[in-house]
Amino acid sequence: MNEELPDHLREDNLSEETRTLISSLPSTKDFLGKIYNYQGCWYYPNTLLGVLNFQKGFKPQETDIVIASFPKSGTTWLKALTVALLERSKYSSSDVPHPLQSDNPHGLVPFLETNLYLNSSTPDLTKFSSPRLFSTHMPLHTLQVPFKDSPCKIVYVCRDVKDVLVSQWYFRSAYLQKEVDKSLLESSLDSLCSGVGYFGPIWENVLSYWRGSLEDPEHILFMRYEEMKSEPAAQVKRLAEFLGCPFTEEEEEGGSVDKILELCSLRSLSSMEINKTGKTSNNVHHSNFFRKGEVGDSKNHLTPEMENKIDMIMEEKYKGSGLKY
Ligand code: PAP
Repeated sequence: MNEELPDHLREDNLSEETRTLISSLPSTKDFLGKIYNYQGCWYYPNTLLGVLNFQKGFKPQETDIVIASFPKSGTTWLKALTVALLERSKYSSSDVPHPLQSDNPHGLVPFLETNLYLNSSTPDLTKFSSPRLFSTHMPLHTLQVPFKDSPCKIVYVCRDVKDVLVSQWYFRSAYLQKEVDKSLLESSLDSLCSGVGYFGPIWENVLSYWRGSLEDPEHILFMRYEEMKSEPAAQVKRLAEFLGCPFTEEEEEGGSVDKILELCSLRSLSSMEINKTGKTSNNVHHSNFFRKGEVGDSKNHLTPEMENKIDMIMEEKYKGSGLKY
């Protein structure tokens, strides 16, 4: 495996004990290396160790909030909005620097499996104040193992799979330091369509949270990237209500909703110094999380055949679930 790869995509963290444990799991290879299937989802070895560490050691608190998604579905944006909503009373004056100006949204809302628990089942979480904000790309049933009956809140963001694919293609090209070439697009398309790829199958990930949100709407909110783009104010208010921090009338009249949307816009976040120059703890440039942020960019990159193939698969997988895309 490439030494330059982000830590969570590698397989150099594993103890003998973990190697033995994961050797009994179904495995295959994708374009980066070996992946293993655990509880219906595919992981690179270091990430799988993070999942196992998390399930072993995580102790929930009632006020925990988890931002969940399939990669490249709008995670960074949703993290920024959640931080901005929860912190808005502390940073209403522009004299105080906002946390989003000193760290990337992924630093403020770390991933459970690929950051906090990547190397340990007992990480130091004392720096988190309540409500603790975490994030994940794991499917709901895997996330819920240590949360069990905890009343924590989960916000999931979902995005058109064709745009996820294109976003993934650009992101992978960036961290592999390769030209954006068609062969990587084709291998990403194959892995997305077969379901055999990092955090795949995508439809299992989406459906786990979709069903969860129908069964328990008080604790699981299902959001769509496209709706966040087309009606941002309505969606941010919906998020605020779900998180138990609705906007007051005075706040709305004072333009608080628009201020948050502006602070968290792609233009604003990507122009912050921290996002132009910094890197995540896993060695990914912050700038790689910001690209175009458009709905339907896949039209500029995928052939009609590729689009049809994806649409047909997703229609079939979502059939009967009530989820329309
Ligand atoms: P992750 O799963 O690796 O964290 P994630 O943030 O989910 O990535 O997805 C990145 C996508 O969100 C990029 O989409 P694109 O490649 O189609 O452009 C990125 O541009 C977009 N994005 C990041 N920040 C924002 C934002 N503030 N508003 C809208 N879209 C954004």
